Amino acid sequence: MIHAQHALLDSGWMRNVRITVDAGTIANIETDTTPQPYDTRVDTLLPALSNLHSHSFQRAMAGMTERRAAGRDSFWTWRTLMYRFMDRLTPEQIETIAALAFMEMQEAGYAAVGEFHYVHHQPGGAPYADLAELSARIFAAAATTGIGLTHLPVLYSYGGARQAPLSEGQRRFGNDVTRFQTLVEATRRAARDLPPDTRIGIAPHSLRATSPEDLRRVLAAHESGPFHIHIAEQPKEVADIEGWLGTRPVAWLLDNTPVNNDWCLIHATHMIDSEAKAMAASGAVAGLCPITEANLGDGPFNGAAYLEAGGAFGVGSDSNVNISLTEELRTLEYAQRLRDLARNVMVVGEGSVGETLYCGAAKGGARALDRNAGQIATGCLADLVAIDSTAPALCALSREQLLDGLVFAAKDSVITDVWSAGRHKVRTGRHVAREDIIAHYRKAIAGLLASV
Ligand code: NGQ
Ligand code: ZN
Repeated sequence: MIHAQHALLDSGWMRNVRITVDAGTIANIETDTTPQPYDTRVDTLLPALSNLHSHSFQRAMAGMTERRAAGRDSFWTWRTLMYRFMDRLTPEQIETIAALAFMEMQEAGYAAVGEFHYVHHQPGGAPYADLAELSARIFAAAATTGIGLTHLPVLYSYGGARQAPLSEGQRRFGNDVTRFQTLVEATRRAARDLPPDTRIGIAPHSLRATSPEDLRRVLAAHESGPFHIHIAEQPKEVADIEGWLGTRPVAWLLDNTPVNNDWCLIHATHMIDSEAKAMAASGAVAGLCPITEANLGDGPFNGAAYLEAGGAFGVGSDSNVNISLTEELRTLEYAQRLRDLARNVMVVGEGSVGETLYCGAAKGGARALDRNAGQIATGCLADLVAIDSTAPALCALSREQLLDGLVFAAKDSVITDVWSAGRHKVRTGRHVAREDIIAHYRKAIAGLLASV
């Protein structure tokens, strides 16, 4: 049982809330109760967010690409460096890095992660003896940390628009549709030992890494999602797709595939208003990754038009250059303010920006990862986060201001506890396996640096 002095339920803020968790699910909620001897007692309980987009291996190159080389750096020069870094990673290193990243996500307040997994093969491109070797490594990291996992094996077949051949740096990613299907089957078998909240979706990497015909084939083979795709992150990507397929990528996808609320469109960054409206109407979740999008120079999301149209959204830590839930949410709003020279942009009409962002991302993220979560309600997964509202950053605030305080004024250090489908892995701000996970990580990094 969890006893919270305050909890944000769907009906609003309640006091002295006692929550019974059974088999990972919220079985009962009582309000105005007194704590019992064996309760886990917390200050303020919120629904925990799902981190809807991660490439966990990129965590280990954080800080390595912030130095300007001759000429002008861009997303594309970063990508070349990322490919070079990725090409040396061993399965053991991939597992160890993922465990660190997942732990950091939990300590930041995320209960679950959507791992958009595209490194499948050995350096050089030959498959491992077990086609799903590297997916199994991600599963091991999820088991070590207890994070809720939605695994998204990625179909990556081409090096760029018009079915360009894979570049050397992309050889570890490549599968045609047939081998991809075999891989997905293998991941389903390998995931059997994971907890029942685990999900396997599929992710065509991007329109440029697949083709209309391949996309049609792979979707025909999967009745239900989650379906994730990188859609419109960079102006060059928009131009390439427009030149090839005749329309902008978001418009093309909506016109040519049955996009619905099983879909998550990652980096729906460059949308004109008509695309934002149509995407909102489709029910798809916009997978926004504000820290990474700022770091890579992608540009700001068309937030006002999308929210106005009722669009669903969630957030992801993507490159994991910095894993912080509070920073992720405030960066989303600050990009809008910097572009529009305005304040309080990400809210429709009047109201709290912090609440709009937090509660919106809780619901949208859960939907994108196919988790029955994103709110504290009976029957939902116990994806929960506790924060300390007596911390200096928050103690002056009313309940109505608290999520604004969390998003704009606090650091992740106000987070005290996190449960992923009832698995209580963060206690007093620390992951229970922290020391081991860090020790393994340090060793893996030493090995990686020695291999250069
Ligand atoms: C990725 N990352 O898949 O890791 C990509 C880079 C690509 C972001 N898009 C590779 N942020 O898009 O081709
Ligand atoms: Zn990505």
